[in-house]
Amino acid sequence: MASSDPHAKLLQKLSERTARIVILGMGYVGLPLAVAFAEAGLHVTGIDIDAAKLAALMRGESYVEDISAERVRAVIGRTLFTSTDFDATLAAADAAIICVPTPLNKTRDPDIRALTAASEAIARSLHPGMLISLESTTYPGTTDELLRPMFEAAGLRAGQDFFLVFSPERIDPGRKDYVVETTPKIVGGVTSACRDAGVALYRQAIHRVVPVSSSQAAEMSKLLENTFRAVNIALVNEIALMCDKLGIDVWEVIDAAATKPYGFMKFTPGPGVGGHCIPLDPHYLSWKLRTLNYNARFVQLADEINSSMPAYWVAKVQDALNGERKALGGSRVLVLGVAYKKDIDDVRESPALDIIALLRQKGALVSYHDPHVPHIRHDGGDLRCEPDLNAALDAADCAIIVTDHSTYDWQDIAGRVRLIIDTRRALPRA
Ligand code: SAJ
Repeated sequence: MASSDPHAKLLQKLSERTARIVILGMGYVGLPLAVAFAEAGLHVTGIDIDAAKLAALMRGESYVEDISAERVRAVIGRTLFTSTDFDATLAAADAAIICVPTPLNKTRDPDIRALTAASEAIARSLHPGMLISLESTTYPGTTDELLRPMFEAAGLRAGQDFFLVFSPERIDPGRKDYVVETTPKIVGGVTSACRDAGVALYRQAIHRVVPVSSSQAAEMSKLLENTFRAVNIALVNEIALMCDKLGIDVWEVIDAAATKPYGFMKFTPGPGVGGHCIPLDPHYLSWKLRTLNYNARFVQLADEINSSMPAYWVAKVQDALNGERKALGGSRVLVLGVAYKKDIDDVRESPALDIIALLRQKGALVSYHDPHVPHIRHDGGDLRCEPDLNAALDAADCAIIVTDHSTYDWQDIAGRVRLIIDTRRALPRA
């Protein structure tokens, strides 16, 4: 006998796998999640403002490195569907999962326009028994203070008529050892009934679901994860600056410390911090705390140190050229690797872009090579990847290793260019 109680009805649909799931935002977070639910046999509809993404999926193609075209073809049209009609799709949804970007704006404050637009679309079609899960990284309080009032404005009540949770995404593009199904999933609800509904949803596709007491706790846990990284990367970058002053090899020091079998976690210095998570997420935390008249000092200091690394390394290039009585202005400098970390093609927030801009500001003739990145756009305009690495090395007055892609032959590179600045300890030890 089907229950009239919205909570019981939703739980029943989830346990019978008849629930209809909608993923808002089919990017590097939404697509793997959609495929995981579809492979678990649930009916999933992916919606996105970029119709080209949806068309590619319908053709059986994948635009996300971690999801093969074969996996898309195995579910598309069977349990995975797409739609550009947000309202009709959401009106028929039992669960809506928001996976849209939450970047920073020019003043490095939260830019939640995409999140707000997705939430407004859901609010237009909100109906009894619907579960909404926010996965986009955001400041503590977003789910309960921003989304909940939007959804309750029409008179429905969270925890009784509809259900609202925060469940942070933990997708790490390119990682093979942990994928969406095998990475533990935190779920925090605005009420306990919401939490239970969220746990029932994610248990359909994810091996381990970890309930927490509130949506704020879930939001904060994600920010702790990534602030932890930003702060520890900044610490090791400052240790590198100290060792430079002291004339000590920081890499030897780190390798020695890393022999400690407990109580130490290895991070490595580098050209700065890039990517769509680590340089940005902590600013959602510090922004929220500023509204409460609290200064998140570690976040600010980590950003200061990490953001100062490009200038530090450009000064090293200048010093190396000085040693050859060459001015940086007019010298040919080759940047090796522009992606924000090794073996990927993503240049978002990459420190390489800052290094290139600083070198150009000082009059250097800058070129780059990156096997994963054919061209880059930045404030100085467009740059294309050097087509011939050896020719580019032979022509350079100085090279700087910014991203230590595994495909580079560092021994060969070291033999081809006299001056080389290594920000990643890519070169074999002399
Ligand atoms: N970096 C360093 N030194 C380090 C580690 C990283 O300079 O010791 C630099 C990287 O070169 C890069 C930036 O920091 O420019 C960020 O590196 P990351 O290893 O944190 O990689 P991300 O940005 O891809 O972070 C993602 C995050 N995953 C999610 O948010 C779901 C992060 O939480 C993961 O821990 C990280 O991947 C990972 O471990 O690969």
